Formats: sequence, C-alpha cells, structure tokens
Amino acid sequence: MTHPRADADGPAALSGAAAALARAREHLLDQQHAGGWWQGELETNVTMDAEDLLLRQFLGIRTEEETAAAGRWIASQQRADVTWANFFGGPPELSTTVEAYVALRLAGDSDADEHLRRAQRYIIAAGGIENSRVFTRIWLAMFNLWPWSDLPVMPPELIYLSPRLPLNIYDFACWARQTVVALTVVCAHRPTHLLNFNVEELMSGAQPAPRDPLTTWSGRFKALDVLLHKYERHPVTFVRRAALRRAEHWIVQRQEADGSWGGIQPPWVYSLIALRLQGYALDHPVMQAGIVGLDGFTIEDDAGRRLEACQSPVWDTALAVTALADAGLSPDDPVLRSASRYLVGQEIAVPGDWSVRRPNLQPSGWAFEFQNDAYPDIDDSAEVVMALSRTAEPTFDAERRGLTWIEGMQSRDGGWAAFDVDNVRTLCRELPFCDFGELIDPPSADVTAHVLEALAGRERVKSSVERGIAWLLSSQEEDGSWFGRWGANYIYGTGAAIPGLVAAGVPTHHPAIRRAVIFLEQHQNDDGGWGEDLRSYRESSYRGCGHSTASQTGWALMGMLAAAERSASTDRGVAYLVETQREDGSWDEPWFTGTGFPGNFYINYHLYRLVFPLMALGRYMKQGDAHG
Ligand code: R01
Repeated sequence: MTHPRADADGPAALSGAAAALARAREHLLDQQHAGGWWQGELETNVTMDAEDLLLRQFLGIRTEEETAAAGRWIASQQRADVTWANFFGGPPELSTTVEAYVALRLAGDSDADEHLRRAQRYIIAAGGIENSRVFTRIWLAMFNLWPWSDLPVMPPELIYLSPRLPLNIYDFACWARQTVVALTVVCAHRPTHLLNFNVEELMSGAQPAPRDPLTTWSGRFKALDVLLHKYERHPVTFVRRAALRRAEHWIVQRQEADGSWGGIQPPWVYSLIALRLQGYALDHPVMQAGIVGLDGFTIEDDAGRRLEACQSPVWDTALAVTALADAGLSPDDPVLRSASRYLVGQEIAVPGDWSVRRPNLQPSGWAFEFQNDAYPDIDDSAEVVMALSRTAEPTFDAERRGLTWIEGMQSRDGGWAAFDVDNVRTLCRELPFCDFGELIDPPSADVTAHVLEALAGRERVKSSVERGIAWLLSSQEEDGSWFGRWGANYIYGTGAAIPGLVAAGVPTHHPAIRRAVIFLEQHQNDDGGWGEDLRSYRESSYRGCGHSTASQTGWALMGMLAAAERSASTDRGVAYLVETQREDGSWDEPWFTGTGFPGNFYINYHLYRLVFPLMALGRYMKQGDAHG
C-alpha cells in the first residue's frame, strides 16, 4: 500500500485527508474491547517496575520468574548514556537511575557488571543517593541501605489535623494525600529488611544542602524537622498508636474494588506496605485484593514485564467516541452505542474525598480508571458527558447528573481543577518530605476549557459559565497560549482553550482567540506538524517548540479549526498527518505528550497518537464540506 500524498492545498489535500481518516477510523474501531471500551497502554518510567520488585521483596512474594522478566525490561530501558530517564529522550534522572540500579542488583546483576559500573559512575557524578528524592531514600531505608534518621519526618499524627487547618491531609491533592498518609505509617515503623547486598558504591559522601533561613517556610520546616526527629525517638506511645490505627482505617476505607488505591501505583504500593506493617497478614482479604489487583496493571510481552502507573479506559473511551463521531460515525452506530453503555455504567454514585469540601453535592462524575469510586475527576467527567452527547443512547439523565456535579466542583476563582475544589494551598510544597511531583490541585486551563465545552449549549446556570470564561481569558499567557497542566504543554492548553471558549460563545474574532491562533501559526514546524518538548515546563525558550508529533499536531489543528481558521497552515498540518501516517492507520509516537506532574512525571498515552489526529481530520473534513 502506498501513502496518498496530499498537496499543500486544494482537493488533493482533502482526498488525502479522507483516505487517512478512513484508515485511522478502521484502526480505532479494531481496538474496541467487547465490553465497549478502549484502553491504550499508559507508559511512564522504570521506577514503577523497580518499586514493584522492591515491594515484592518486602512482602516476601518475589518470584524468580517475575524478577527476571522485570529485570529484562528495566535493562532494556537503559540508554546509550548508561542512565535511565523519566521520558523518551529525556535527561538522565538520578532517582530513577538509582532505583533501576537497585532493582537490577535484586535481579542478580553484579556491581562489577559493565552496565552497572557505568551507571554507578553517573550516579556518583550526579551527587549519589544523598541527592536522590525522598521516596527513593525511603525505599532504600526499608532495606537498611539508608538510615531512617537521615529522612525528613512525616508523623502519622498528621491525620488528626482538622480540614480547616493548614497542612491537613485535604490540603494535599488526592494523589499526594493517599501517598502521604500511607508513607506516614511506613515511616513511623522504620522497617529494615536485610538484603544480601548493599549499595555503598552509590554514596557520594555529599553533605546535605545548608538549611534555608528561618525567614522562609522551607527553612522553618527544616527546623521543625529537627524537633520532629527528637520526638520520633520517644513518640508518646498511646497517641502514636491511635494515630496509626486511624491512618490504617483511613487507608482501608479507600481501597477500590480492583484492589488499588486511587487506581495509581504510588499510594497502592505504599498502602500495602503500611498495612503489612500494621499487622495485616498476606492472606488478609485487603492484602490479597491489593496484591492480586497489581496483576491487572502488569503488561508482559516479549520486551519483558512492566507496570502501568495507572490505567485510562474511561478517558480513552470518551476520547475514542468523540474521535469516531468526528470521523463521521452515526450516533446510532452500534460501536458508539456500546461505548456509551459502558460509560454510563461507570458513573460514580458514592461520595468521595471531594465531599469534604462539597458535603451537599450529589455524587456523580467519572474517574479515569475501571474501578475507582473514591476519586472521580472533572476532566474525565467533562469528556464523558461530551462523548455521551454524541451517541443515540438515551443518556440524558447521566449527562445531567454529571454536569450538575461538574458545576458544583467549580473553584472559588471560577476555574476547574482535576479532582477537588479550592485545593490551592501552596504551603505543602515547602515540606522537606515533599520533594516529589505536584502537591496541590489548583484549577487549570485545560480542565476549565474541557468543562466549558461540556457545559456549552445546555441549560446551565449562566454565572458559572461566565466565571469560567473569565477565568480562562485571564489565564492566557503573554504570547497568546495557555499552559497545559495535563498535556504537553502550551500546544495542549491552547488546543483545548480555543474550542472551549468558542463553544461557550466567545466569538472567533475575539482578540484572545486571534492571539491564540497566531501563537499556533508561529509554532508550526517546517514539516507542517506541531510538537513541544517537555523542557518547555522548565525553560521558556521551548514553549511550543519541539519535534512534530501526531497528537500535538491534532491538538493544534483542533484549536485552529475551532477558530474557524482555514488557511495554508491547517492544510499543511493535515498534510503532515497524512504523510506520517503508518500503513495500519495509526502513527508512531515515542515522545511523551501526556503530563502527570509538570517538571518530573510524564505519560505516553498510547491511544493519543490515534484519537487526536482522527478528531482533527474529522473536523477538517467537516469544515471542508461546509465550505463546499
Ligand atoms: C503518581 C502517579 O503515578 C500518577 C498517575 C496518574 C495521575 C491523575 C489524573 C488524571 C486524570 C490522570 C492521571 N486527568 C486529570 C488527566 C487527563 C489527561 C497522576 C499521578 C506519581 C507520584 C505520586 C493522573 Br506522589 C502520586 C501519583
């Protein structure tokens, strides 16, 4: 089969686009599961696989077979520069490399092996274990490879802080909250399991950085940490025991039906360890469900054994429905109907942690994952409601409940965050314990834009939409773009904001929309595509710049098309998609275009390379038809 070549403009571009669209549509249709859903692999980094081996070692359930398969995968991810990174093409990551190194030692590799000796040299040059993140050092401490006394203290008594007080657990974003509560239990127990090797060779001897002055929060918390260390030597035992029991119950109450916690790996593994330390036997039903559940997040193929940090069937299904509807499937098509029934069945009917701030709001909403009731998120809920409205299934009641929940989850400032309202207290970030990822969940442009799009054209409370529009307009960047919190990066934010604003009634000639179009046009690559390097989260010179990818080209095109932009630029963008499409109808995309935490945790959603180009091609074709 040959690729039809699209000319830069005119009917040839349209016919090339039509053929590409048909091929992509077939490919996506082929991937639907019998239950009506789609699920693309969710690729992150090898800390998942290293920590899985360490978890199994800790629980005493590690098998030779699993170890060998995980070891093969981890070794296959070591790059030519002997380090491990957190994303394709990314810089060496010290903590990830330390964890991969320890896992390979566990898998039987010797510190004298060439690949580990060279990794060791990098680790030392990068500051050694001393310079690695707190999580990494906690894992090492659990195996007596790092002193517990050299870790910041996070006491389980934290669970007693009232939701009104700063630093209470509900000030943390849900992903950090579940991780932190479990880790306070682990750290209170200070377990030390012995291994038959040590990693002295990874110590650089570096001294900790000097404390910040007491005029800063970070300095004050470090001073407090010194006091907490003294307390840890003689914690008042009945208070400590009661706090541990309370944290234990808090954890147990939040286990999901699939055995996970929050459907994500970090709280899952730390909760299992915490409960084991609280005396839960391996055959306790909670432990059993948790351990067996991990199998559902494990992928085993020729490349080895690896774990997904989380799974995205609800998200992928909503996006697939929208893409197929854009690609011309009839609302009545059985494919869309079965997907719609799947999504309706996933609606959440019970309160969750979000209810702490919204006690009177009726439960509804959708989560990212198969079996996650405690943490519906606003982004998924918006995408699901939009998908449901594209099918002929009678889903009006679910849509209405979902929209009411979404509306009720608007933050005070008018924007929408992923999981919570008004989760904006930045103080958490200053805790010495919390050197990982993002700690809070403030409103973001991408989620707010998706919500505006979902609310558009419905009988809604007008003030809610107007405040959302105002929030989005005020968060536009100087250069006309929007920051992408959950996708990389300004191309994702801008590709979401324009359709959201336009759907909400902002005219396409509005100056904000014009500036956004100019941003996109100015960042189109010579090959016609768009791409944005993840370094854009740290260095402004990378904003909107990077190797073209299919998903990012899709986002940019959807932004342009929503702005009613039919120009040489959109034609060239479509031609890029046509020319780079694989014969099987999908696209290659080794680059990570999903964001977990800006700056250090990224996701390659394997379905993104297909659904977003398909949406863009579908919308392009529709506009072509409309223009005759
Ligand atoms: C993690 C971690 O592994 C992780 C995994 C997944 C997420 C959160 C929200 C959504 C839903 C998807 C994934 N949408 C808002 C996004 C849509 C694209 C977050 C984190 C790593 C370290 C720690 C995630 Br600490 C905690 C969790």
